[in-house]
Amino acid sequence: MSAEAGGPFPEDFLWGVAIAANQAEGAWQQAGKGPSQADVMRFDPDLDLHSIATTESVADVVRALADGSGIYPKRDGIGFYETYRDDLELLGQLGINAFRTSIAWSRLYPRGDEAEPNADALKFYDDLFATVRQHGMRPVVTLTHYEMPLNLVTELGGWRNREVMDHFLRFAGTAISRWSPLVDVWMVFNQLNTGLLDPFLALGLLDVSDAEMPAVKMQALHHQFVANAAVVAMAHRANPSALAGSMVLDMTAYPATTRPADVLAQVQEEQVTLFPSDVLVRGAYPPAATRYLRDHGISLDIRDSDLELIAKHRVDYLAISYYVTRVVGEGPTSLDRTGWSINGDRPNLHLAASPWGWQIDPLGLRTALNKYADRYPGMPILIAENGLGFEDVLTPAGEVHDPYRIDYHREHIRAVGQAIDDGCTVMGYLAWSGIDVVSASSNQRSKRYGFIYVDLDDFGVGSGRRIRKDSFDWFQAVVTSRADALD
Ligand code: BGP
Repeated sequence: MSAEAGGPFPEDFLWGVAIAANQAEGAWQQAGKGPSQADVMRFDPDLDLHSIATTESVADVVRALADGSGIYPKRDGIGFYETYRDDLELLGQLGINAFRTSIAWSRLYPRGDEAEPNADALKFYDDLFATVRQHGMRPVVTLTHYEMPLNLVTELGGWRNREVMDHFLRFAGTAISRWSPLVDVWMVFNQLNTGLLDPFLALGLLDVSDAEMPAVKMQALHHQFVANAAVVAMAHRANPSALAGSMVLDMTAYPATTRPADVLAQVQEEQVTLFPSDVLVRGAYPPAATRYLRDHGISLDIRDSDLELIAKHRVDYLAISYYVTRVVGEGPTSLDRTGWSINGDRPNLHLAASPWGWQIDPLGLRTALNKYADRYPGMPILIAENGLGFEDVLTPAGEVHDPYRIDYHREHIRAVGQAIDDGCTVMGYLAWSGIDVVSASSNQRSKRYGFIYVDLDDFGVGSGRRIRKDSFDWFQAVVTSRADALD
């Protein structure tokens, strides 16, 4: 990539992979674990690949919990709860120096409101994080990744209820005091801004009418901002040199046309989708958010002490996930509508797409990184997820050839290098997902992202065997050469 070793990539750059507890661990009822949102997400064999599954009512949840015949893949994941030692050994062979996973909140606090954590869960994560270290990787730990105790959703109404914040802080306090000796990169929330799009998964909201939704989403997000600040403070108290941040889904949008109204719509959409990271990084609500509340007559329970906390405890880094770019035109922003449209209002005719319709845009990553550098000068950006979901094929010879994945990562890593040359501060690149896991949005196992194939199909049938794909050797060469071996 460059004549100098490592090219633009700094020596302490985090090269790694990322997974989440709810998509990998399984063992949903083992050793005292309680159910989370993930455990009621059903796989639909007639799935429309371009749609994103969600849950809307408490009745849906009750039905799912009682459903003995449906397939709920996240309940079993890839069996990582049992296989993590072998899986981490294999992942360690990639030569990576970072491994991101999350702690299943409902494993530590099965109902969410207990005074004391589940001792078996403490032991499990003690060993998990120690094993990550043993294989030369630094654990990057997400505190919550779409897996809150379901009881807090059905009984307390999710994050709209301030009490949920207190339960979360008890959970976070336990995690930080116990694992600070092993973990020094904390990520409080996964994709904090997806509360705008998927209120159930990200905020634990159910049975909210369309009319109420904007105000309820804003209140729930406010509680997450306060919780984020409180956890940043906790992490620093436990270890002043720990890095504490949160993550957002990058939602870089292009205007649908050069019509001034579409250009303004694109600016307004980005004000909305970036307002959560504005709060995390700048420590205050941006004008676009306060104007929105005023114009819509929304008054939230925001206390002076909340605003002080948010101002005082800002993130040390901002994590992003990057998969696609979007196209938006005149119309309501993501605050005024609920539901995912991953690529925005319409396809971008200049880009190819995966079979799931996710448009592939490496140059957009360079654009996004430059945007953050301008908006949040000096703030380190961690690419906490980037990868390609594809239905890989296991050949009769037991091999998996995935040149499309190699191309995807190569072009995105190249874009990261260019952004660093542009002057952006990038802290690391974590590929989603290192090893195949269950898809967050479609609950499929056949939407695979790993460098390691897991021999299980959408129905959970298969040997469970782990097989290195062609991309494994390629990524290993990239990481160990600090991207000199990109081509
Ligand atoms: C992000 C999530 C991950 C992950 C990834 C890919 O939104 O943080 O959990 O799965 O996207 O999405 P999917 O699995 O839906 O293809």
